[in-house]
Formats: sequence, C-alpha cells, structure tokens
Amino acid sequence: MSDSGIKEYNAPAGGWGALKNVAIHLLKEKIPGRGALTLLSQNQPDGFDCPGCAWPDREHTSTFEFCENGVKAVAAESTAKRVTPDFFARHTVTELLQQSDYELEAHGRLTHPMRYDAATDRYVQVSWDEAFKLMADHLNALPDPDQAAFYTSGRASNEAAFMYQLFVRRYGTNNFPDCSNMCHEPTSIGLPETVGVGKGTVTLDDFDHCDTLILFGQNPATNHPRMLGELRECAKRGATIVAVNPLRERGLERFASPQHMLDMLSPKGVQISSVFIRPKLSGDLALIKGVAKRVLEMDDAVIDAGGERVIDVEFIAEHCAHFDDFAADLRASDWSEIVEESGVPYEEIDRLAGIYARGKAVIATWGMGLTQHKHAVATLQMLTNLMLMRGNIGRRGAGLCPVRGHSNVQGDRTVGIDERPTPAFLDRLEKVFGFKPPRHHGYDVVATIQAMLDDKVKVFIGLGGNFVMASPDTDRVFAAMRACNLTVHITTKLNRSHLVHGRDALILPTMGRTEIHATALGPQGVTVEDSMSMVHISYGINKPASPECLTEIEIVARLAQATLPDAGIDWMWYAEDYARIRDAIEKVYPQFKDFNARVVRPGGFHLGVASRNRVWLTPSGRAEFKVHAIPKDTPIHQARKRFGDRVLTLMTTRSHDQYNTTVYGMDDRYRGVFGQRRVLFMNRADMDRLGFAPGQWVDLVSVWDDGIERRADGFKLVEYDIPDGCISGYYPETNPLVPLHSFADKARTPTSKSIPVLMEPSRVAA
Ligand SMILES: Nc1nc2c(c(=O)[nH]1)N[C@H]1C(S)=C(S)[C@@H](COP(=O)(O)OP(=O)(O)OC[C@H]3O[C@@H](n4cnc5c(=O)[nH]c(N)nc54)[C@H](O)[C@@H]3O)O[C@H]1N2
Ligand SMILES: Nc1nc2c(c(=O)[nH]1)N[C@H]1C(S)=C(S)[C@@H](COP(=O)(O)OP(=O)(O)OC[C@H]3O[C@@H](n4cnc5c(=O)[nH]c(N)nc54)[C@H](O)[C@@H]3O)O[C@H]1N2
Ligand SMILES: [Mo]
Repeated sequence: MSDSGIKEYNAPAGGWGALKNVAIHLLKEKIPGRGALTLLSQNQPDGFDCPGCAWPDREHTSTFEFCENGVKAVAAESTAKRVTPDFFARHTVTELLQQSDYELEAHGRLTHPMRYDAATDRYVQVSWDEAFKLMADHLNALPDPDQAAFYTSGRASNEAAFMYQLFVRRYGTNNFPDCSNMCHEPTSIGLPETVGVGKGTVTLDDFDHCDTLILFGQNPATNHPRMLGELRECAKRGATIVAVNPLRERGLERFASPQHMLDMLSPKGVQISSVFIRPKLSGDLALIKGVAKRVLEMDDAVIDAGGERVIDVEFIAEHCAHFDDFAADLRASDWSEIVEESGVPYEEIDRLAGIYARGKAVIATWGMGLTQHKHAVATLQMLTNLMLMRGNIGRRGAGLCPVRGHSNVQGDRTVGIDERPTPAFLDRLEKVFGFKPPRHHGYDVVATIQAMLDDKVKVFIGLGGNFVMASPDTDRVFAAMRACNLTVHITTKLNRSHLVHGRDALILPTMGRTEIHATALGPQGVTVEDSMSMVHISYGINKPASPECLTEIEIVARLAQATLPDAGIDWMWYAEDYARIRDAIEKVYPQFKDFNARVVRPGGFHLGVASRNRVWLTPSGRAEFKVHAIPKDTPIHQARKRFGDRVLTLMTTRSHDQYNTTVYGMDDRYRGVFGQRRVLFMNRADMDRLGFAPGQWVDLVSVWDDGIERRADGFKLVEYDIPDGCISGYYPETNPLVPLHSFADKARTPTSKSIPVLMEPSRVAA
C-alpha cells in the first residue's frame, strides 16, 4: 500500500511488539527507573490495583503479570511532567482549545486547584478553601437540588464513590450521570430481569473448567490484555474458543505471552480462537436467536430419534420460567430473516450452534460490541436465553461474563452511584444515616445533557472522566456545558472537559491509585471491585504528584463540609480513616459483611452473586426466558429506507494507543495503523461500489430525522476486512455523529456501535 502509515502487522498480540512499546511509553513519560519499580507493585497484595481495566487477577499474589496497556495507564499516571499555575499563565483557554486531546493530556499531572478567570480567559490558582466555598455557594443558591448533576468516571474507589453518593443524596438529588451509562448499562438493566443480578456469574476459577468460550464484541488485546493470559491457558487445555466479531481482532486470533519464552520465540504465538463468526454491526440479536433456534431444532430431532436431550430439561423445569413462550417464538421465527438481519450465513449459525451444543461448560463473554446498540438489552437477554437452554449458568466452568471497562466501574455502581436507586437501598441509607434521601429518579448522561440544554441543570461536578469527549453529540454537549453556572472537574490530567466550561469553572487536582493516600492517621488503602465481583484493597506507592493535590475522598468530604455543615454527618471524621467509610458501606450493604477484615486477605473477597448459586432474585424467583423479536425498524433500517444502500453502519472503537478519551499515542498496531487516528476502515468492495478509493479523504454525515446536521469531517479511508455495509472509526473523533436521542431501549446507552452514516468526498483539504 502506498500510505506509509498503513502497514500490515503480522505479529501476534503481545510478544516483542508489546515489550518494545512498554519501553517507549516509560521513556516518553520520563520514568524509566522509577516506572519499573511502580510496575512491580501493580496488582500485588500490598501494591495498587491497576488503574487500567477491570479484568481480575489470580489471587493478587502471582508474580507481576505483564500487560502493555496496564503499563501505559500506570506510566500516564506516574509521569514526571507537571501542569503548574505557570502553564496556565502562559496559555489562554481559547489557545488550549486548539490543542488535540493527545497534546492536552501529554502536558502531565495537574498540581494546583485552578479557577477560570473570564477577564483574562485563563485558569488562575485558587486556594482549596475558596474553591470549596465557591462550589458550596453555587450549590446552595440553586432553588432545587435537581439543578445540579454529579458525574462519576469508573476509576473512583468504593470509598470515594460511597462518600460522593452520600453527599449528593444528602444534598437532595439522584442526578448521577455515570460513565457506565455509556458502557455496560444494558448489562446492568438486562440481566436483573432474566437472572436477577446485573453482574457476571463467573470467576476466574470457571476459566479453568470451561470447555467452550464464546467471546462477543470485545477486543481483549487492547482493552483487557490480561484476559489473553486466561484465553491462552484455555486454548492450550484444548477448550474451543469462538470469536463473534465483525473484525478479526488480532488478540482473538493469536497471542504471544511475554511471560513464556516459547511463545516469544514462535513467530505466530499461541492460537486463541479456532472459529470466527462475523455478524454485521448489531446483527447479534438475530445471530443468537438463530443459534437458539438451531439448538431447539437439534433437540427436537433427538426427541424424535431418541438419545440425550440437547436442552437441559431438568434445569429448565426446576429453575426457569416462560420457556414454552420462548420456544414457540423460536419455532415461529424465520430463517431468512435471521440470516438477513445477522449478516451470518445459515451454515455458520449451524456451526456455532453445534459448538455450543457440544460444550459441557460454556462461558459467554461480551464487551461494548453488544452493549452500544439500540437493542442491546434484548441482545443480552437473548444471550441469557441461549445460556439457560443448556443450564450454562450457575454451574462450574459455565456462565455469563460481561467484561467491564474502568477498573472500578462495577464497584461504583455497587456502592450507590446510580440514578435509579432501589427503594431497598434508599431505606437502608435512611436508616443508617438518619436522613430522607430523594426517592425520585435522577438524570443519567444523556438526560443530564438534555437538562443542561433545557436550562434545568446549572451546576456540573465531575469525579474524574472527560464528560464532553466521552458523551455523544459533541456539539450539543459543548453548548450544554457552556450554559452552566458552574462546572467542576476533580481530575488528574488536563482534558477538553476543563476547557469547555460554565460561567464559573474549577479544576481540582487529585491523586491516582498509584499514589500514597496519607491522612493524619497514616497511609490509607482504597478498595475496588473487579469485573468478577472480587473486592480488593489497593495501596499507592508513589509520592503524590504535587503537595497541593488532595485525595478524592478529602475533596468530597471538604465539599460536603462546606455545603452541608449541619447535615449531622461528620464528613471529615470519615475522611480521616477509610476503614470508617468501609464500616459505613457494610452497614448499608449486607453483602459487605466484615468488610475491613475480609478485604485485607490476599486476593480480597467475592461479593456474592446470587445467580451464581442458582438463586434467582427475579419477581418469579426463577430465571426468566425472554421473547424478543428481531428488530426491523432501527435507525439503520430507517436510514436505508431513505437513502438505500448508500447508508453505511459506523462503529466507534478504541485504538490500541488510547484509554477512552486519553490518547497515549497515534498507533493502532494490531490493525496496522501508524502515526494517525483520523482513519476509517472500509472493505474494498464497498469502496468500489460507492466510488471511493483507499487513501481518499472523506467526510461523514449521520442520518436522523430531527433536522440537525451531524458531521465529522476529514477521515482517510483504509482498506480493511470488515463486513459489507459496515465501517469503523475511532472514538472520540466520531462522537459528533451520535445524537443524544439515539440510545439503547431501557438502558439509554448511546448507540456508538451502530450509527447510520453517508460518506462524501472530503470538503476539508487533506
Ligand atoms: N487500553 C485500554 N483499555 C481499556 C479501554 C481503553 O480505551 N484502552 N477502555 C476501557 C473501557 S471503559 C471499556 S468499556 C472496555 C472496552 O473494551 P471493548 O468492549 O473491547 O471495546 P471497544 O474497543 O469499543 O471494542 C469493541 C469490540 O466490539 C466489536 N464490535 C463492534 N460492534 C459489534 C457488533 O455489533 N457485534 C459484535 N459481535 N461485535 C462488535 C468491535 O469490532 C471491537 O472488537 O475496555 C476498557 N479497557
Ligand atoms: N463514541 C463512543 N463513545 C464512547 C465509547 C465508545 O466506545 N464510543 N465508550 C464509552 C465508555 S465504555 C466509557 S466508560 C466512557 C468513558 O468516559 P470517561 O470515564 O468520562 O472518560 P475517560 O477518558 O476514561 O476519562 C479520562 C480522564 O479521567 C481523569 N482521571 C484519570 N484517572 C483519574 C483518577 O484516578 N481520578 C480522577 N478523579 N480522575 C482521573 C483524567 O483527567 C482523564 O483525562 O466513554 C464512552 N463514550
Ligand atoms: Mo467503559
């Protein structure tokens, strides 16, 4: 190919490429020596929990587990570079807005609390006391607490998140927009209706005992690299691994573990998936329904011919509800519709059904490829149906395995970051803390943005994250934030959300998990819950980035103290000793029984997931089969009715060199992209059909009928093996194309993986 930035990359995931990139990132952040030491403490019993992904570790006692992207996350946090008040004196906000997201974060760690000064268009240093007073004044001036929204990103510890929700509810609102609204919300909404708990049912032990793994819509080599270690073991044991993904992601194909010399010496590494099933974007509901239909047909054949049943009749009779409705709907469904809407030929569906039916212990995992669609909840419930058919839930080696994103996104939800809290939880909060928490539901991410646009939310406070870049409908989010009276970010590094601000604005520098959180009583540990409901404690080892940085917990406590001094809650007493916060969590949540004692055990403890033990916390007390029709009127269908097959379906994903909105570098090595991010992957047949060519610059316009033009201009086409009619680009560059109103039914997760777009030759000079 003529483009020097596009090269085929044939090496396995991991391997020497990963080792080389670790060295590059440590050098870039100027931390070679100290960095290595920091890394040795990662995910150790007395070290810190990796701020990267939520994949669990074995016992937390194993020797250092190598993970290239964990290293990048740690290196980004322990960088030697600093953003001081001098830096802000040198740059106006308008100037900083011209810099890329990559440049903004690369300036390093924030050192001082800063307040926006409109006269000079600069952030200027402010004392912590003044900052808390400003926030308290704004919050107390609001006529209604529901005019404030409190965002959380999933790195906040359980202790910080619990204190935050306590303060916010005591203040009087349930407005908790949360990164999980954009992430695994369909999991949290879909699974309780079927199996009673919105969490995964497996632990790592099940990976030792499964014989079949089906991986839906995730890219582990980039986003959960430590998962590859487990997949490698499963593959070596002879387990069958199937990848269901429109893309042949490298880490799903083969992996060379840097911990195993033989892998490193082999040019191909270890084969991971033996079968690839490649649905078109958002074709999974139809695909899974097709697999379930085939399983039922196989079972019918056995009934006629005699032999071992394919469905688990006893399990279904003892544990499930509504199987007959489900089976009747499967029988009535139409193969041509299943094939058409999934984009998968019948033979492949039959093959997957055969693999599934032969599996004695099957684990199904999933990531954003299943959740960021209009029918995400129905898709996950269909997957649950399939797993229930053969009793693959609540049994050793089998189960549901949602793979969460942020390292404590699951824990934050567990301890109360929830805009739709249950009455039972609110009752307990009321009992323990003696106040009446608000009962009505609050705003999630898209509702918060809409409320800002409608002048109903005037104060925004963010505990971490990058709200304006992570959210959909970028232009509208910018307008929404700029309409606020006050915007505040409790944050480690500079990002665009700090620059797209309200009339008043604060940047409050905080410490990351790699740093020592010391109070008057000495160093404190914080706890996190991983994707498999294991809770463990984490101690930082580095000095804080600056003596002026406060911990998230101290910031929340001092904000609460300034805003609600007479609340009857001794905020600062909690902030002094994190064990006191854990005691309070235990009082509110019975599953945290003996929290302080259990969490210091090596490896921590499992929170307990009822469905894992075949206890179903559903209204019927049974696991429920759910009937779902294959959707025929999605925004994609509607756009095709208007514009025919010129409409392409766009997915937005992560490159290998980014952590959500944090861009570490400009390469996406496994997909063969180097030194650039403004690319779109498209197959050659679609390019030929629509009159485009590899290397050509194009613009995208998304298709909706609300009269607003949504564009993202200036992308270079890369020829790629992707299903017909589908294209892929990076997030957040493509976020302007997703409207606020396009979200998953019930879960309200933006449909970032199924956006109808039209492509045009670029009007921007290349
Ligand atoms: N290094 C690094 N680690 C991370 C993150 C990061 O940005 N960088 N982000 C963290 C967070 S918050 C999260 S949520 C996770 C995200 O981790 P992933 O869930 O892996 O997220 P994506 O990169 O969005 O990749 C989605 C995958 O789904 C596939 N896909 C897209 N649409 C469909 C579809 O319709 N059907 C199917 N079957 N597949 C589809 C894509 O091809 C891609 O392989 O990772 C976490 N870990
Ligand atoms: N189009 C599209 N949009 C998406 C997605 C997609 O796949 N496609 N994915 C969605 C998903 S899954 C998610 S989870 C969201 C992510 O949304 P967010 O969680 O809001 O975004 P991040 O980029 O992870 O936030 C990065 C910022 O967090 C701050 N930070 C880092 N560490 C810490 C810490 O320890 N404490 C504090 N207080 N701050 C810290 C830093 O300032 C950094 O700039 O984006 C969503 N948006
Ligand atoms: Mo996420």
